[in-house]
Amino acid sequence: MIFNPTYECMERSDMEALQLFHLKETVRRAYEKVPHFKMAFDEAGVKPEDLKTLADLKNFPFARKKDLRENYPYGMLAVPMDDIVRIHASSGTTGKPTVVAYTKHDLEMWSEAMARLIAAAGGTKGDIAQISFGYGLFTGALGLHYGLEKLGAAVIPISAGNTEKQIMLMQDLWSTLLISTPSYALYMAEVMEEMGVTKDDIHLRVGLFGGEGSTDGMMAKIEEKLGILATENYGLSEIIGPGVSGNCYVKEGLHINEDLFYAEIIDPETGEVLPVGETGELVLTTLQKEGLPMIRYRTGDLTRLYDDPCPCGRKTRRMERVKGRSDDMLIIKGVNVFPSQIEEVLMGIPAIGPHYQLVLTTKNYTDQLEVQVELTDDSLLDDFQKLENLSRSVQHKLHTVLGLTCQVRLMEPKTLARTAGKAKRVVDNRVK
Ligand code: DLL
Repeated sequence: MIFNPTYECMERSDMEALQLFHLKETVRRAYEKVPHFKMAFDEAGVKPEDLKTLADLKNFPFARKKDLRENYPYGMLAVPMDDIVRIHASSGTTGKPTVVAYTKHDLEMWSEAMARLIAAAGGTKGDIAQISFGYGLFTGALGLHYGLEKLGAAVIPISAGNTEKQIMLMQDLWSTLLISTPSYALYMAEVMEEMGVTKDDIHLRVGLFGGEGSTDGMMAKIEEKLGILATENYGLSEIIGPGVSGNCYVKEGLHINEDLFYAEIIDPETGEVLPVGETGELVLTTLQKEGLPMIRYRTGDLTRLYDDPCPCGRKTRRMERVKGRSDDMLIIKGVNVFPSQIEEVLMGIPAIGPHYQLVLTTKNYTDQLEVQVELTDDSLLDDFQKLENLSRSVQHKLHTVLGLTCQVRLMEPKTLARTAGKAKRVVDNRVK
């Protein structure tokens, strides 16, 4: 079902005209209401009137996470505090969180954005949705929650954690949609196995996963273990939360809510805008947000945009699954490595995974990468030769893809830490 065909099936020329209309308004409001944007535009020598076409946006300065930090907590708001009805925050690895705020209109728009993506993935009014994202300052749970209610689905706001209870209620309450991070979905599948619950004992149809990266291999594992269609959706707090883009049931890329968010791809080194089709860093501009308008926000996420027609009938531009963040690219012995490349290799080897961790250290002034991955079957531990052969084969496959020799540590099943939220895959203990 296409939730809002007017916007999701709009012809490109009409969409661009609509985007330009909203963009002009957003740029003008940001300049007039947010001191940071006024200062940044003045410094770059641009005025809102200079934006005459969508392409003119390239002359406007980027916004970054540090701008929100420097204006903590409410300095970037474009409305009086009186008009704010919700506040969220995303926790950074260091310092204060990034605070974001929404007006009533923003919350309605957010629900609309989410309802479209949920419907695109195959969610319907008749579904019972188990939200296993942590409720709280994280935008994931409430973002999906309101979108599901707008669609008319029944919501179980169970939150993350207490996994055995999740499985029990999943069966008893007849959950048909599962909402979580991909890594938590895998963990739930593992606990299900321990409890002797099979995919035939549950009623899940579709998973809507997001909040962290994944790979085809990881999604295929989730589909197999839970017996569902595993879809992915993408977003970030600074722009809205979840709701920027998501898979339709065809699962070839993520449809962008283009009337709400304007996407550009830039070369992360030079900042230059790249043509549609090329891979680079995603830069997003909000088109209809009141509380916290954002102009050219550098997401750090690497992807590609494309316009090919989708069999689902939507005409919106799509983005490829995020292949990594420009800041999570590891440079190991001079070789550029994305954790997602390693994940893709590991997921293709049946005897191991899907839980893994990448540990970086320094030895003799040189970077060392140890790939720790669990065996699926612990009986292998008793056969040294088999273990050794498997380890060599994993090492060889990684070398073929990465061009890098790494250590492989095969671990007993269930030894690596599990998380109910976003997984931490990289432990970087290198001497700086
Ligand atoms: O993670 C919003 C969200 C929640 C999206 C739930 C989808 C589902 P933040 O906590 O601000 O917001 O983190 C945003 O997470 O810049 C990406 O690096 C990463 N991310 C989110 N979704 C995906 C995804 C939410 N589907 C940051 N694939 C983003 C890859 C993702 N990375």
